[in-house]
Amino acid sequence: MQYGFFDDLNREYVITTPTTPYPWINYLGSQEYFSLISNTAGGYSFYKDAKLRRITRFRYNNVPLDLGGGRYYYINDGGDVWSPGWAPAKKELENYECRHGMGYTKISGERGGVETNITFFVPLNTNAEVHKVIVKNKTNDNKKVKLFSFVEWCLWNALDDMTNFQRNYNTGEVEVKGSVIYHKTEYKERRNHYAFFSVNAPICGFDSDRESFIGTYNGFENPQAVYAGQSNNSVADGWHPIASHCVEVDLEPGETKEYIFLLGYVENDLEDKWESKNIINKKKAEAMIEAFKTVDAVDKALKELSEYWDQLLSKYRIDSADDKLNRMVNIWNQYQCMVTFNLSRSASYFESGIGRGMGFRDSNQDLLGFVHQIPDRARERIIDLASTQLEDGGAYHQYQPLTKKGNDEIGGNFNDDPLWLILAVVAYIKETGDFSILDVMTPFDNDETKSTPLSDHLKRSFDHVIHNLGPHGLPLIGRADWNDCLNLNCFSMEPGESFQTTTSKDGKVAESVMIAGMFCYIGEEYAKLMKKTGNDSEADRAYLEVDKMRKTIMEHGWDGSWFVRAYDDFGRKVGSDDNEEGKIFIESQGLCIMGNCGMEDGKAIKALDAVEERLATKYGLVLQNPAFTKYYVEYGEISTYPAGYKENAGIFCHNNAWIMAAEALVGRGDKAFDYYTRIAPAYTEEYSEIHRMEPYVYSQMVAGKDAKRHGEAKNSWLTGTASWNFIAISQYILGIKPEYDGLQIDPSIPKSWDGYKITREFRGDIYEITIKNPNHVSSGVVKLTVDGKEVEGNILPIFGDKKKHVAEVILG
Ligand code: BGC
Ligand code: IFM
Repeated sequence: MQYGFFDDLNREYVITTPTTPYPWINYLGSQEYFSLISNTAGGYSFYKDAKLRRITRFRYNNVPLDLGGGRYYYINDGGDVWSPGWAPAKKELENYECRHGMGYTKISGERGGVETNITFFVPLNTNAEVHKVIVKNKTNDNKKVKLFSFVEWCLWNALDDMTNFQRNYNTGEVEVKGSVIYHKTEYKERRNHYAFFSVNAPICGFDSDRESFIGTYNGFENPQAVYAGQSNNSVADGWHPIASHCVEVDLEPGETKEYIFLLGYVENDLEDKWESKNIINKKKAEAMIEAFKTVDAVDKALKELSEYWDQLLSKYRIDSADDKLNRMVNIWNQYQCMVTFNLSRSASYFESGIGRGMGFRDSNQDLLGFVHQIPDRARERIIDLASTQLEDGGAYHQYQPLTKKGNDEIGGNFNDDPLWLILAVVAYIKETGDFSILDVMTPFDNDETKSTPLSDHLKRSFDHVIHNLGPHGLPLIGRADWNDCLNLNCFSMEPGESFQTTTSKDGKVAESVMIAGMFCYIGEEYAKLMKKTGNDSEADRAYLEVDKMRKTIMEHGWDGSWFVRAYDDFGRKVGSDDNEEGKIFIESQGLCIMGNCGMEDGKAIKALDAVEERLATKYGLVLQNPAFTKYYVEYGEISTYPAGYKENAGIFCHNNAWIMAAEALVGRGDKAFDYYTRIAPAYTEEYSEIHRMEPYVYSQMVAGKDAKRHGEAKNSWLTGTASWNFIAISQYILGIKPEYDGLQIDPSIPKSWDGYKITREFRGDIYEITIKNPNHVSSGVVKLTVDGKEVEGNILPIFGDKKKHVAEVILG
């Protein structure tokens, strides 16, 4: 069952009912100001950091769902109160539609002959969101309606805002000037920022105190001021500051009126910081309001946003016979990659914004699917990440986006972390050819006095693995590798202690075959990079270490029919046929094969056959099997989840992409693409009532075959799934891979395909690539021509002339 449809021409998902199976959200903003907005206008906004600079308040775990706060609008039409986005008033609408697009959302609702259409977006280079509100009288009579706006301020620190009431109820301060409501509460520091909410029209009243507007015993659905048709002109003094305008809208039959509301954030310059209490420098806010005071200016900004996305999405485009594939590759997957790049795992409808900032492993992986869009931002992120690395090559697991400092509470010791940095840097250099990044002086632990060139950080990442090997010569797992919940050193935990605060007994035994596979895959990339930069001795050393690790994997990490997952702290196999439960895990199969293990002797194929037999379901591949049905103290958190959820045999979509890549590498394009379609959102759209999450973006997890709710997704939007699935489809399956010296063409596709076209912008040149498959094979380039001339091998050269180059590829 569907709750909407894709409008590919406009790059929108059109939702046709407000009561989707779960709130279906979108993100506004892609630089410093961000907003989450649901299909009924719920959600919140923040500046850079969802924890430390929260602009509007949101109750995550609210009943009912998604009525925890938002940008709410109300119409009072002669006593009939309703909301154009359905919520919060929840009055039945004669027409409703929500269009989520690239960085904007349009919600329209109609009732009693009044149509309201609101476009929400964050203009480029602006720390504010625009709400363009159009009200139309569709009747033959004059209409006099009142339009009320509403946002509720958060007192900046979102964690404190939800916990520290004894303090917070005394701190709220606002100021109202004309049609602008300023929020100027301080937060335990000299004021250096404030927010505002304005409208470009005279108002007939305002409220800035929540109780005055809503009433002590009412809710968002029936604010007393709206029902009274009259604001109270309340000025908040402590308690709960809000911003609400009332605008009188008089409409003749058929008439339309347009209003621009602006919700903005201002960071004062140092010299602007308050001199005396209660004074804010309004100049910057006034300038923003001035810039967006006309509909023309707003429409122009919206057009610029659309052109920005035209340009971002033009870097990789497919033209194929499969509409679902086209819309995933050309629009939604790349869009999600940008959002995930921006926010890591920090703020979604499943991540409260107060828990996690930017993850080290997460951000390095998110970058892979984003780097072709804006390489400069990827470069900046790489340096931020590398600056949180520690001198021994380990890394802080997370950092706060506002401060960019490593998070001490969580610390490090997740032993996969360092390797992902190498992969991110390699991807950046292959995309751009910019080797100079390796020379950037980069601090350890943000301490400038401890800076070394980035290349040295990569060396330390590589060495971190070989300096931390266990009894079998496999990498020590530390607190956990990619699988956060496989806590093999956790048996020394005290009751009530969480794994995050636990260190192992000695941490010297539990080993990860997954990190070993990663080391072969990423370590080899490191060796190639060293070779490329002329550091032959370092390259030779790295190749030797990688070869050694491959041998170790085949000796201690091969279980007979698949790769072992790990060794626990007692030196026993995890993910082996010897185990009663958790016999086979997905991660080591994917990464060992990507690391070129078992390719020559058929073991890779054998492992992939085992994956198909034991892990595949129609909704995707489960993480391991059989699911744990009891608690294993020696495995930790993974066995605490009910069977079929999350890391305990859920379909963890992130790692499905590694199997797609592995299938592509062994030449089984049919299987690779089959797995791709099992989780790609556009293909799940038709069973949205089971899946429940947005059909335009990936979710982290879908309940596995052992779960009661098999097929139901959770944790949509912020997941490494976005980036890895883009890599799987664009590079491994469709086969267009950036390399140091050109664009490699190496498809691994379903045999039935006749061909497809890819347009790829690479190092400034534009390649129009037609891939033909006359003999219906999966892989193997037999002929490659560029601009009519045949090229040896399968690499398209770099022309460097910023022109279009036409390539033809024949598979056979
Ligand atoms: C979740 C993981 C998450 C980890 C660390 C676990 O409870 O299941 O997905 O990565 O916590 O926050
Ligand atoms: O690898 C992790 C990631 O860092 C956060 N989400 C869950 C993944 C698997 O445990």
